[in-house]
Amino acid sequence: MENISHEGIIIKSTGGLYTVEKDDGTSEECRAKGAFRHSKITPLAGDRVTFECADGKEGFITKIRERKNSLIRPAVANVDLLCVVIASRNPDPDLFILDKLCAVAKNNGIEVLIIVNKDDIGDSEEIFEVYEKAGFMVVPMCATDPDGYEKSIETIRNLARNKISFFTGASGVGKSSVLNVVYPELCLETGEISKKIRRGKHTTRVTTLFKMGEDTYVGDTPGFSSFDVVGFSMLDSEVLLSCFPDIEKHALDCKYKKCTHICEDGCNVMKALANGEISPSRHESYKQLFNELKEVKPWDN
Ligand SMILES: Nc1nc2c(ncn2[C@@H]2O[C@H](COP(=O)(O)OP(=O)(O)O)[C@@H](O)[C@H]2O)c(=O)[nH]1
Ligand SMILES: [Mg+2]
Ligand SMILES: [Zn+2]
Repeated sequence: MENISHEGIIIKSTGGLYTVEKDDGTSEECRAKGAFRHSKITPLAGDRVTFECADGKEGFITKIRERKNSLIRPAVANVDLLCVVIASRNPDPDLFILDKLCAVAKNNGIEVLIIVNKDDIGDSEEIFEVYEKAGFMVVPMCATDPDGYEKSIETIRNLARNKISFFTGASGVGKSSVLNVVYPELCLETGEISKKIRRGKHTTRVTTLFKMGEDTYVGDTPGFSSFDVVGFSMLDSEVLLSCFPDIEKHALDCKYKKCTHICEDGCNVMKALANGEISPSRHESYKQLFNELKEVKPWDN
């Protein structure tokens, strides 16, 4: 029988098996064609692909459409929006990891929304001050008691509409809980139950996108340890400054030609830091990343 060619988007990837959803909403299980295994490209959740499929048989992906971007962890492509969830407490926010995620998103042309969850048990004032000053969108949330957070829920829904969005953040911050509040039809596992499931499945890395309307897809990620974030995506030292727009803004007016903007006397960034226009934690993250990237030799990539 003749194979018929279809187009669709990969909504699930599990160790070599892909679920591809067609425009009509139905989906097919596919494998990647042998040719991909020899090239460096592996299909990812979020990829728009062409696949061939005979009736009732497993299909195979023949073509991956050009990507807008791709991330290493989570392993996804064509991400429009990254919803970075942090908890006001338990676990305590790690601003360096948050800044790194924001920088990687910026580097990949991905919009960022910071969701500060667990508003009921901690103080998130400082986070709002730092990140609103730096030009980010930040919303508060209490996923276990969302009464009074309707505005935040609306903001997330509106921002995610007609996009591919991923919720990311450290384990236990409440990613799945927030997703359940924003999209009650999802019913994702949270807390201890999700931990147990994860332990059982640790050998296969599953990435799933949920369709939440016409062109709206959202993905939950299992969370990461700080080690995992290192592999999130490579940042290039040449573009680091452009990944911190709040710092770059002041660097553009720096009078020194060859300035690192991390310690020089008379540097315009150092001035902005001293007079409070740049938050110390943002500058500290910039400095730390600058030093990390400086040590990456070209042949490490
Ligand atoms: N106090 C409080 N606990 C929360 C909140 N949101 C989630 N939790 C709890 O935090 C734990 C981890 O939530 P989960 O959604 O599984 O986190 P994930 O690992 O980021 O997906 C669960 O026990 C939730 O009930 C919140 O806003 N306030
Ligand atoms: Mg979860
Ligand atoms: Zn400078």
